[in-house]
Amino acid sequence: MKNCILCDGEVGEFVYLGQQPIANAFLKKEDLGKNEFMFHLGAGICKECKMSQLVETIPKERLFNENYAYFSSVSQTMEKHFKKFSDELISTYLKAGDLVVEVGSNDGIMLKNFDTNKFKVVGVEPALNVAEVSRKKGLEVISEFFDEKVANRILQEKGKAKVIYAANVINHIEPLPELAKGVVALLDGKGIFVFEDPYLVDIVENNAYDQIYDEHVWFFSVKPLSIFLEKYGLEIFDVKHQPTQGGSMRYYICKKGSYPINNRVSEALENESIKGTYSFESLKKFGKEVEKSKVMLVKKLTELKSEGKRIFGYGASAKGTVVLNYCGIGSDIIEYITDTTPTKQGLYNPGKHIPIVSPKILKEDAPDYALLLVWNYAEEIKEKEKGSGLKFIVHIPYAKEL
Ligand code: JHZ
Ligand code: ZN
Repeated sequence: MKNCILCDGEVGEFVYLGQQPIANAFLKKEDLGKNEFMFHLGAGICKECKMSQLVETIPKERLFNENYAYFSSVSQTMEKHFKKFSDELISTYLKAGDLVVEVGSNDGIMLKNFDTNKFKVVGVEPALNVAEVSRKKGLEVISEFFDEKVANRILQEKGKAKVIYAANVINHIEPLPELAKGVVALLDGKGIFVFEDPYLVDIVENNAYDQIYDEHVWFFSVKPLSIFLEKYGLEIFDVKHQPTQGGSMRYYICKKGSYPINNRVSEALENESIKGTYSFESLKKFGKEVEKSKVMLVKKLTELKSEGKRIFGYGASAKGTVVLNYCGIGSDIIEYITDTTPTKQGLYNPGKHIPIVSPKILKEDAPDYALLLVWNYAEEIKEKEKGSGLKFIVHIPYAKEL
């Protein structure tokens, strides 16, 4: 039995996805014969503070280093989404001369939207290779994990921040208290801390078990997050649901009392409670549906194979690693995985060792089915592949043809 990272309470595991490799640890050919690191991949809920979390976590330096595989600027959907997000922050919360800080700025997909002649703009990004890409765009980026020390360094050099934001990052930060202390130190009295991450309510509703992997330490919902933030004098004053990553929640946070609380917060709390978001029993049911989803995907793919159909994987996502390893799907079923990221091409997927190739292969080769391992971009990809004759299979909530 494991104890809560935050409060030491007892954590009850509600879904177990087996022994899994690091989701973004793509392998070089020469490393295929070597021993691959595996760990117990499961999610649980703390019976005390109700925070859902990974049951076994991996040291952050092992995940985010000079060789990080994920570059954020991979989809038009996210480019547009972040442009809208930055426009909102600029028009509602920022004026000329203000400091805006991004935690986990990756290759600068969002940071680049802030005019550096108008605002003071700083990114914090520990993964060196992706940070380097953003520096080439002329952005100022500190290559460290954001914590109180880094916050104080920014404070001394630039003053207080009006906006601290993060997208798909805070759920990656295991030492959440360090983050909170950093935010409190750096944030202006009237400043806001705003972040978004996949929302537990959506993960459960969509059966999106592939959001559970080494990098995602937390599966947030409004209530447990509020309980945590309160300890640091912070509160959620608004929430806005987002369609990205299969359903995300954006949390608007301030120092207690500095903004009026929007009704959306109590509405979200009520919805979470109705849906059983903090109930171990309901989450256990989700665990059972996940098992069902696995059986159905394996059945669907084996049927297609027995009919002589050829299948490949579309997008070498971290999520894809989870699905293929959990369902035991290897290169006997999925011939290769296409991915647009040049640095992933020529490598092999973690655990199942399926080759990753450029999508250019589809100009000469014509498999029958694509298993959509990036279902979060289904609309964008369907549009892009219109006229290609490709048939798509998506595995969640249960395997089906798109
Ligand atoms: P995508 C990563 O997850 C990891 P992943 C991280 N932990 C996280 O939370 C999310 O991002 C935000 C390729 N692709 O974005 C490019 C195509 O090949 O779903 C990428 O390698 N063709 C930080 O890895 C991958 O798919 C396309 O048309 O699950 C995208 O993976 C498109 C649009 C993408 O994230
Ligand atoms: Zn707890």
